[in-house]
Amino acid sequence: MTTPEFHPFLETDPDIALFRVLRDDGSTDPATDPHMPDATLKRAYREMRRLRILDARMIVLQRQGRVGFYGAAHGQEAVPIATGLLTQKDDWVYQALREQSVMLVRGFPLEKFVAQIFGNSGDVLKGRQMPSHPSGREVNHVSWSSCIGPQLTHAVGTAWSMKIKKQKAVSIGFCGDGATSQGDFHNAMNFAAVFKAPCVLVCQNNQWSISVPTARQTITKTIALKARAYGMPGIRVDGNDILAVYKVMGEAMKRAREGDGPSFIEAFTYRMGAHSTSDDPTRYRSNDEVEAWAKKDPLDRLRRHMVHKKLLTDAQDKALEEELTAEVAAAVTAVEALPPPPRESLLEDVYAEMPWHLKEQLLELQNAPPAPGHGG
Ligand SMILES: Cc1ncc(C[n+]2csc(CCOP(=O)(O)OP(=O)(O)O)c2C)c(N)n1
Repeated sequence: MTTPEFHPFLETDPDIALFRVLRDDGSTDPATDPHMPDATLKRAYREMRRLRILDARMIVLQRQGRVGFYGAAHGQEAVPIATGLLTQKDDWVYQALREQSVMLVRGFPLEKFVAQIFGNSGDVLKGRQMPSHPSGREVNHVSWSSCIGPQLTHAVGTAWSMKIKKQKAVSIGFCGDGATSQGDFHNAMNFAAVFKAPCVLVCQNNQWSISVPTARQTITKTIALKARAYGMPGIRVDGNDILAVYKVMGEAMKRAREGDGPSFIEAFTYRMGAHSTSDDPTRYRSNDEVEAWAKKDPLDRLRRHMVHKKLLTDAQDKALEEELTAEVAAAVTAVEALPPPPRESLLEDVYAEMPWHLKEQLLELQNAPPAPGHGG
């Protein structure tokens, strides 16, 4: 199914054209190149490489029954990694399913991140959230609720409070193309524009909402085009081109930080894997489509650029892969050895003072035999 082409706008409009920097041979378009410093490029490559390894390992763990669920970012690593590199300490991030790695780039420890996926005693959320729904207070990163869309309204609310408090910070909210059919998307876009909230709302258009293609979500030619109706800049960027994402996100964040209001970004990309570990995409999309997108892999494209700039050799790349694989393996080993959260923690964090009926239940819990297979 293809989207009808009835729009009257020019293909050079930022909300219809695709903003790109990286060329296929690894060189850049001089007109759009953000000239990222070499150190930032190396960091970006390292983070993307680690995320790819981490995702693959987590999927294996889920298949082995060692964790319950995982939502991978395979093919969509450029957006979260560029975002993490651009955020400042006081900024807030509201993820959807595929942006959890932003918090790692912002310094959240890998072990604590993995513990959230295991939901054990190393998890700052005490095992109460679904895996792949992490939060990190120390890096202003807020979990999503699993409902697709509400995190955008949360991001806008936070931005509005920043404005009231006259803070020079930015709130960033993410969603997928499917979430643009939710009321929350429209509420967030309208409120952000009317109240000039310092936020960046980002849609990772990976072209599939589980088994529903984007053409079934919207009849507008692009998703970025919708920003125009709400009265804010919309830009459509090649989501597999980390240099392009870095430039576009950087400009949108600067706009918000300087009091010029919100922006909307559509990152056009592709979900290479299954929707989640509960999905089999071979039932609804063709291998040809997946293979065509594999040729546009964001990590390969950045690697070609690094080689082109003589910032990476094959030997260095191999050594990096080994180092990062060992880092992920060590985190998994350390975290898997941890016990489940203490049973008492079930009754914590609701009342400042525990009421009598919970005290009774707590006593019962403490005297109950251990659950099979667990120490407590
Ligand atoms: C309000 C709501 N409706 C339906 C679902 C079921 N659901 C879970 S993920 C998903 C698809 C999300 O697609 P998209 O927003 O494109 O993000 P993607 O998973 O592709 O990154 C749906 C429909 C949900 N979680 N919440």
